[in-house]
Amino acid sequence: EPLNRLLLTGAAGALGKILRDSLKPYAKTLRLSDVAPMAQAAAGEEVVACNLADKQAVDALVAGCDAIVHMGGVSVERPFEEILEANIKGVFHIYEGARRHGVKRVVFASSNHVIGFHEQGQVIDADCVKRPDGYYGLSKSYGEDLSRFYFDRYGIETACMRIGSSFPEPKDRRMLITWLSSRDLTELIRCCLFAPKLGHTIVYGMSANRDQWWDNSKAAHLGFHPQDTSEIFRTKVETQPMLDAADPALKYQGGAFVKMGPFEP
Ligand code: 15L
Repeated sequence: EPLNRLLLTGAAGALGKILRDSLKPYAKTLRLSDVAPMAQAAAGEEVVACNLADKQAVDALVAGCDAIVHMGGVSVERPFEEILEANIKGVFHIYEGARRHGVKRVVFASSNHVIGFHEQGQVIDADCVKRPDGYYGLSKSYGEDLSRFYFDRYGIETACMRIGSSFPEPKDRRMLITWLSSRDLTELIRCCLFAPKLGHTIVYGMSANRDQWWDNSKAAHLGFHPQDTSEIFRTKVETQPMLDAADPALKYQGGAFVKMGPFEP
Protein backbone atom coordinates (compact mmCIF):
# COMPACT_ATOMS: atom_id res chain seq x y z
CA GLU A 1 0.00 0.00 0.00
CA PRO A 2 1.77 3.20 -1.15
CA LEU A 3 2.01 6.28 1.05
CA ASN A 4 -0.26 9.17 0.23
CA ARG A 5 2.35 11.94 0.11
CA LEU A 6 6.09 11.37 0.65
CA LEU A 7 8.50 14.29 1.01
CA LEU A 8 11.99 13.88 -0.49
CA THR A 9 14.42 16.66 0.45
CA GLY A 10 17.65 17.14 -1.49
CA ALA A 11 15.86 16.11 -4.68
CA ALA A 12 18.36 17.97 -6.90
CA GLY A 13 21.34 16.14 -5.37
CA ALA A 14 23.13 13.14 -6.82
CA LEU A 15 21.15 10.65 -4.72
CA GLY A 16 17.98 12.76 -4.76
CA LYS A 17 17.82 12.61 -8.56
CA ILE A 18 18.02 8.82 -8.45
CA LEU A 19 15.46 8.54 -5.66
CA ARG A 20 13.08 10.86 -7.48
CA ASP A 21 12.55 7.99 -9.93
CA SER A 22 13.12 4.97 -7.73
CA LEU A 23 10.85 6.01 -4.84
CA LYS A 24 7.96 6.80 -7.17
CA PRO A 25 6.17 3.44 -6.69
CA TYR A 26 6.01 3.99 -2.93
CA ALA A 27 3.86 7.12 -2.83
CA LYS A 28 0.82 8.42 -4.69
CA THR A 29 2.42 11.86 -4.60
CA LEU A 30 6.13 12.56 -4.24
CA ARG A 31 6.86 16.08 -2.97
CA LEU A 32 10.37 17.09 -4.04
CA SER A 33 12.38 19.90 -2.50
CA ASP A 34 15.81 21.50 -2.86
CA VAL A 35 17.46 24.93 -2.87
CA ALA A 36 19.03 24.11 -6.23
CA PRO A 37 16.95 24.04 -9.43
CA MET A 38 14.94 20.87 -10.12
CA ALA A 39 13.28 19.51 -13.25
CA GLN A 40 9.62 20.50 -13.41
CA ALA A 41 6.96 18.34 -11.81
CA ALA A 42 5.77 15.25 -13.70
CA ALA A 43 2.51 13.45 -12.94
CA GLY A 44 2.44 12.36 -9.30
CA GLU A 45 5.08 14.93 -8.32
CA GLU A 46 5.10 18.29 -6.53
CA VAL A 47 8.24 20.42 -6.84
CA VAL A 48 8.83 22.92 -4.03
CA ALA A 49 11.91 25.16 -3.86
CA CYS A 50 12.96 25.36 -0.21
CA ASN A 51 15.95 26.47 1.82
CA LEU A 52 16.30 24.15 4.82
CA ALA A 53 17.60 27.07 6.91
CA ASP A 54 14.22 28.84 6.54
CA LYS A 55 12.01 27.55 9.35
CA GLN A 56 8.71 28.83 7.96
CA ALA A 57 9.42 27.47 4.51
CA VAL A 58 10.27 24.03 5.91
CA ASP A 59 7.12 24.07 8.04
CA ALA A 60 5.00 24.63 4.93
CA LEU A 61 7.01 22.00 3.04
CA VAL A 62 6.32 19.29 5.60
CA ALA A 63 2.58 20.04 5.96
CA GLY A 64 0.42 17.31 4.45
CA CYS A 65 3.14 14.64 4.13
CA ASP A 66 2.89 11.13 5.66
CA ALA A 67 6.63 10.50 5.78
CA ILE A 68 9.90 12.25 5.01
CA VAL A 69 13.09 11.03 3.34
CA HIS A 70 15.57 13.70 4.40
CA MET A 71 18.48 13.67 1.94
CA GLY A 72 18.88 17.48 1.91
CA GLY A 73 21.78 19.55 3.22
CA VAL A 74 25.50 19.83 2.58
CA SER A 75 26.92 16.37 1.76
CA VAL A 76 30.66 16.98 2.10
CA GLU A 77 33.05 18.62 4.55
CA ARG A 78 32.62 22.41 4.49
CA PRO A 79 33.19 25.37 6.86
CA PHE A 80 31.07 25.15 10.01
CA GLU A 81 28.89 28.14 9.12
CA GLU A 82 27.60 26.44 5.97
CA ILE A 83 26.99 23.16 7.77
CA LEU A 84 25.19 25.00 10.55
CA GLU A 85 22.59 26.50 8.21
CA ALA A 86 21.83 23.59 5.90
CA ASN A 87 22.40 20.59 8.16
CA ILE A 88 22.05 21.56 11.81
CA LYS A 89 19.28 24.15 11.51
CA GLY A 90 17.88 22.19 8.57
CA VAL A 91 17.38 18.94 10.43
CA PHE A 92 15.85 20.81 13.38
CA HIS A 93 13.37 22.49 11.06
CA ILE A 94 12.43 19.16 9.50
CA TYR A 95 11.66 17.62 12.90
CA GLU A 96 9.80 20.68 14.15
CA GLY A 97 7.68 20.50 11.00
CA ALA A 98 7.13 16.78 11.56
CA ARG A 99 6.03 17.39 15.15
CA ARG A 100 3.72 20.27 14.27
CA HIS A 101 2.09 18.46 11.35
CA GLY A 102 1.90 14.97 12.83
CA VAL A 103 4.39 13.25 10.49
CA LYS A 104 5.21 9.98 12.23
CA ARG A 105 8.18 8.64 10.28
CA VAL A 106 11.46 10.05 8.92
CA VAL A 107 14.27 8.37 7.01
CA PHE A 108 17.38 10.46 7.68
CA ALA A 109 20.46 10.39 5.46
CA SER A 110 23.14 10.14 8.10
CA SER A 111 26.67 9.20 7.12
CA ASN A 112 29.62 6.96 7.90
CA HIS A 113 31.38 10.22 8.85
CA VAL A 114 29.53 10.03 12.20
CA ILE A 115 31.92 7.16 13.01
CA GLY A 116 34.78 8.23 10.72
CA PHE A 117 37.50 8.15 13.38
CA HIS A 118 37.07 4.44 14.08
CA GLU A 119 39.99 2.58 12.56
CA GLN A 120 39.65 0.74 9.29
CA GLY A 121 39.35 -3.01 9.78
CA GLN A 122 37.52 -2.70 13.12
CA VAL A 123 33.95 -3.96 13.06
CA ILE A 124 31.44 -1.65 14.72
CA ASP A 125 27.67 -1.79 15.13
CA ALA A 126 24.79 0.58 15.86
CA ASP A 127 25.84 1.01 19.50
CA CYS A 128 29.47 1.96 18.95
CA VAL A 129 30.67 5.30 20.27
CA LYS A 130 30.26 8.09 17.73
CA ARG A 131 33.55 9.51 16.47
CA PRO A 132 32.69 12.20 13.90
CA ASP A 133 35.49 13.14 11.53
CA GLY A 134 34.61 16.79 10.83
CA TYR A 135 31.89 19.44 10.90
CA TYR A 136 29.89 17.44 8.37
CA GLY A 137 30.09 14.27 10.48
CA LEU A 138 29.26 16.31 13.58
CA SER A 139 26.12 17.66 11.91
CA LYS A 140 24.99 14.12 11.06
CA SER A 141 25.74 13.07 14.64
CA TYR A 142 23.54 15.96 15.81
CA GLY A 143 20.79 14.79 13.45
CA GLU A 144 20.99 11.30 14.94
CA ASP A 145 20.71 12.69 18.49
CA LEU A 146 17.94 15.08 17.52
CA SER A 147 15.92 12.28 15.92
CA ARG A 148 16.41 10.16 19.05
CA PHE A 149 15.01 13.05 21.10
CA TYR A 150 11.98 13.47 18.82
CA PHE A 151 11.32 9.72 19.16
CA ASP A 152 11.65 9.65 22.94
CA ARG A 153 9.65 12.83 23.44
CA TYR A 154 7.10 12.75 20.60
CA GLY A 155 7.15 9.19 19.24
CA ILE A 156 8.31 10.22 15.76
CA GLU A 157 10.07 7.17 14.33
CA THR A 158 13.37 7.55 12.46
CA ALA A 159 15.85 5.41 10.61
CA CYS A 160 19.30 6.99 10.58
CA MET A 161 21.04 5.55 7.52
CA ARG A 162 24.80 5.79 8.03
CA ILE A 163 25.39 5.74 4.29
CA GLY A 164 28.82 4.57 3.18
CA SER A 165 29.72 5.64 -0.38
CA SER A 166 26.74 5.75 -2.72
CA PHE A 167 28.18 6.41 -6.16
CA PRO A 168 27.67 4.61 -9.47
CA GLU A 169 30.98 2.79 -8.82
CA PRO A 170 33.45 2.61 -5.93
CA LYS A 171 36.18 5.18 -6.66
CA ASP A 172 38.99 3.71 -4.54
CA ARG A 173 39.98 0.77 -2.33
CA ARG A 174 38.12 2.12 0.70
CA MET A 175 34.91 2.32 -1.29
CA LEU A 176 35.13 -1.39 -2.10
CA ILE A 177 34.16 -1.75 1.57
CA THR A 178 31.86 1.28 1.98
CA TRP A 179 30.04 1.13 -1.39
CA LEU A 180 26.21 1.24 -1.52
CA SER A 181 24.54 0.76 -4.89
CA SER A 182 21.57 2.93 -5.77
CA ARG A 183 19.39 -0.17 -5.98
CA ASP A 184 20.36 -1.16 -2.43
CA LEU A 185 19.88 2.44 -1.23
CA THR A 186 16.35 2.43 -2.62
CA GLU A 187 15.61 -0.93 -1.03
CA LEU A 188 16.98 0.28 2.31
CA ILE A 189 14.70 3.33 2.21
CA ARG A 190 11.73 1.15 1.26
CA CYS A 191 12.43 -1.10 4.26
CA CYS A 192 12.66 1.94 6.56
CA LEU A 193 9.41 3.43 5.23
CA PHE A 194 7.35 0.26 5.54
CA ALA A 195 8.82 -1.68 8.50
CA PRO A 196 5.88 -2.31 10.87
CA LYS A 197 7.88 -1.03 13.83
CA LEU A 198 10.82 1.30 13.22
CA GLY A 199 11.34 3.01 16.55
CA HIS A 200 14.70 4.77 16.39
CA THR A 201 17.02 2.65 14.30
CA ILE A 202 20.63 3.16 13.25
CA VAL A 203 21.47 1.25 10.08
CA TYR A 204 24.65 1.21 8.01
CA GLY A 205 24.11 1.72 4.30
CA MET A 206 26.41 -0.62 2.40
CA SER A 207 25.89 -3.25 -0.27
CA ALA A 208 26.75 -6.94 0.22
CA ASN A 209 30.46 -6.19 -0.18
CA ARG A 210 33.11 -8.86 0.47
CA ASP A 211 34.88 -6.98 3.28
CA GLN A 212 32.80 -5.17 5.89
CA TRP A 213 33.46 -2.84 8.83
CA TRP A 214 29.79 -2.45 9.81
CA ASP A 215 27.55 -4.94 11.57
CA ASN A 216 23.84 -4.37 10.90
CA SER A 217 22.56 -7.09 13.25
CA LYS A 218 20.82 -4.49 15.44
CA ALA A 219 18.78 -3.33 12.42
CA ALA A 220 17.58 -6.85 11.49
CA HIS A 221 13.94 -5.81 12.11
CA LEU A 222 14.13 -3.68 8.94
CA GLY A 223 14.47 -6.80 6.79
CA PHE A 224 17.08 -5.08 4.61
CA HIS A 225 19.00 -7.54 2.42
CA PRO A 226 21.38 -5.85 -0.05
CA GLN A 227 21.61 -7.43 -3.52
CA ASP A 228 24.69 -5.80 -5.00
CA THR A 229 28.41 -6.12 -4.30
CA SER A 230 31.48 -4.03 -5.05
CA GLU A 231 33.34 -7.20 -6.13
CA ILE A 232 32.54 -6.53 -9.79
CA PHE A 233 34.68 -3.36 -9.58
CA ARG A 234 37.62 -4.83 -7.66
CA THR A 235 39.99 -5.46 -10.56
CA LYS A 236 39.46 -1.95 -11.91
CA VAL A 237 39.90 -0.27 -8.51
CA GLU A 238 42.99 -2.31 -7.62
CA THR A 239 44.91 -0.96 -10.62
CA GLN A 240 45.06 2.39 -8.79
CA PRO A 241 48.36 3.29 -7.09
CA MET A 242 48.54 2.56 -3.35
CA LEU A 243 48.35 5.49 -0.91
CA ASP A 244 51.28 6.19 1.39
CA ALA A 245 50.82 3.81 4.36
CA ALA A 246 51.19 6.73 6.80
CA ASP A 247 48.27 8.63 5.23
CA PRO A 248 45.47 9.03 7.82
CA ALA A 249 42.97 8.47 4.98
CA LEU A 250 44.16 4.85 5.06
CA LYS A 251 43.95 4.48 8.82
CA TYR A 252 40.41 5.65 9.56
CA GLN A 253 37.02 4.56 8.27
CA GLY A 254 36.15 8.12 7.19
CA GLY A 255 39.01 8.08 4.67
CA ALA A 256 40.09 11.49 3.33
CA PHE A 257 37.39 13.31 5.35
CA VAL A 258 39.53 12.86 8.50
CA LYS A 259 42.14 15.30 7.15
CA MET A 260 39.94 18.04 5.66
CA GLY A 261 39.72 21.53 7.09
CA PRO A 262 40.02 23.45 9.35
CA PHE A 263 39.15 26.07 6.68
CA GLU A 264 41.05 29.09 7.94
CA PRO A 265 40.83 32.14 5.66
C1 15L B 1 29.55 11.05 2.50
O1 15L B 1 28.90 11.24 3.52
C2 15L B 1 29.50 11.99 1.36
O2 15L B 1 28.22 12.55 1.20
C3 15L B 1 29.93 11.37 0.06
O3 15L B 1 30.22 12.42 -0.84
C4 15L B 1 31.12 10.42 0.19
O4 15L B 1 32.27 11.13 0.38
C5 15L B 1 30.88 9.42 1.30
O5 15L B 1 30.45 10.02 2.48
C6 15L B 1 32.08 8.56 1.62
O6 15L B 1 32.47 8.49 2.78
O7 15L B 1 32.61 7.92 0.71
